Amino acid sequence: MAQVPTQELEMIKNLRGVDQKEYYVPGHRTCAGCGPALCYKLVSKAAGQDSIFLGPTGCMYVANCSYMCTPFAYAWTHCQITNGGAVASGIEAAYNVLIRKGKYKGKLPNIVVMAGDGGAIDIGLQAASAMMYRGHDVLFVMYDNESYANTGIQTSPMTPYGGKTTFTPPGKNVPEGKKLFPKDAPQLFIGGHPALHYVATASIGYPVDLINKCRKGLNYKGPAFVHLHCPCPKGWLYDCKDTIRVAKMAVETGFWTNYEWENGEYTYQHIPKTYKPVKEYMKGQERFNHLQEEHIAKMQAFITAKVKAPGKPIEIPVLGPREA
Ligand SMILES: Cc1ncc(C[n+]2csc(CCOP(=O)(O)OP(=O)(O)O)c2C)c(N)n1
Ligand code: SF4
Repeated sequence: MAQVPTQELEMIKNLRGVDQKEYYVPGHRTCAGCGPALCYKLVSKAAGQDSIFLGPTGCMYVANCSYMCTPFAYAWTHCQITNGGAVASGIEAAYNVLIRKGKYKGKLPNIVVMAGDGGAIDIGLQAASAMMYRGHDVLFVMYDNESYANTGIQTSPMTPYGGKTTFTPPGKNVPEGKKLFPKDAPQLFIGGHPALHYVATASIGYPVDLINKCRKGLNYKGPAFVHLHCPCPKGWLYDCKDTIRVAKMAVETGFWTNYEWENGEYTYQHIPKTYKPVKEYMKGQERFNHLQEEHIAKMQAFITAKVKAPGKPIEIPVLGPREA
């Protein structure tokens, strides 16, 4: 198939290079200190005006939109929580046809799916996978607040081990709350999609890195996946002024690692000289307050193993879901 003209986005060196124009404008109804809202603002600045964003159902649709009113200053459409990848595929395919037939004179818009962890790696997984398998020129962003937040902070496959949610309340029989360790979302996509050449993880605590990774993903012709760590004060139960502190502490303890996977090669960013104990990250969040020393030790063992080779599969002490 003939290549259609696409946009080339420039990398930025520092915060002074960030686009001053707002594409995600104030006046929406997300919680104070909402990490995913900040993530939307940054990804919008990365993609710019000539973009089409897809919003699968979740906080970033429901809390942002009311009748005839959204904060998105570019083309934006809601899609179902299940089908972000499918709707984005259709839009990209349609633009390809229009451009090839000369009916649309511009370049291919930057097409971005902004899905929560539920809409990306759980309930929306098959459509995301199909989009990547077919090789559509779309950036799939997973803003990860580690829960199905919009429906009351229910557990998702990204909820960490030991996380308290409305579906994983700690109690006598299950004192740790969530028993399982999370899915490895980048691995899942890297593992089975030959058309996928760019995957990255980023954090709202490191905005320049986040913007550049989204731009790089958009510059790649074909699908790209960016996994964003987005603390959620309502679900993780910390003070809303601490969102960036929590995001940075995740990196400083090894709970989260920023990396890129490009054509099979890994590169790592913001690796501290020595990692702080993961307890430091957990203690500021009430969702972990119920954990006993043995649970924290288990979490630390998981993180210690993970930081040896971030982004690569590791053997983790996972209990089977039916294990007593
Ligand atoms: C097929 C289907 N199942 C369930 C729902 C209910 N639902 C709406 S939003 C939501 C949570 C979405 O979670 P996530 O994708 O992680 O985004 P977040 O709310 O955390 O931003 C759920 C379960 C739905 N809208 N459609
Ligand atoms: S529940 Fe979390 S993700 Fe949803 S609007 Fe509030 S802070 Fe943001």
